[in-house]
Amino acid sequence: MKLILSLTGAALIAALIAPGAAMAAGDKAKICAKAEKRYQKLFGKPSSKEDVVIVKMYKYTFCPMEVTVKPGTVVRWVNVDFATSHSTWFKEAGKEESERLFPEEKTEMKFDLPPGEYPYLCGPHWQSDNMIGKVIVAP
Ligand SMILES: [Cu+2]
Repeated sequence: MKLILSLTGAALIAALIAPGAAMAAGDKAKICAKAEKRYQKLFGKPSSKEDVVIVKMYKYTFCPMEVTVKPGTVVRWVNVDFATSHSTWFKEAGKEESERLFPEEKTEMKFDLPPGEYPYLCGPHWQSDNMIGKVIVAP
């Protein structure tokens, strides 16, 4: 009994000192690996084989979180989650939030924009789960 208690104590301390706000990069990488598997299962090919740039939405994460594209590139966001809806919202650029995308739904945006960084959010999850992403337009 004493052993069990001290183990619980150790786990508690580990939980307390673990960074709470930001998810570890390793966890994000695992989530994105699963998101890609899920994409392939749903759409029958790797997301890299599409003729547009794909960003998957999965487990409160944009995968990849950051993409660099040339001007005029089309980026397509695809929800590969099981039940959660997500959105894209280029709030800083003064754009309106996209429709809520349910699993297997998608939205696209053509980046006919000057070179620069375009951060965006998921409307329902940016505050609670830090679900954010960035498109960098580079010449
Ligand atoms: Cu979301």
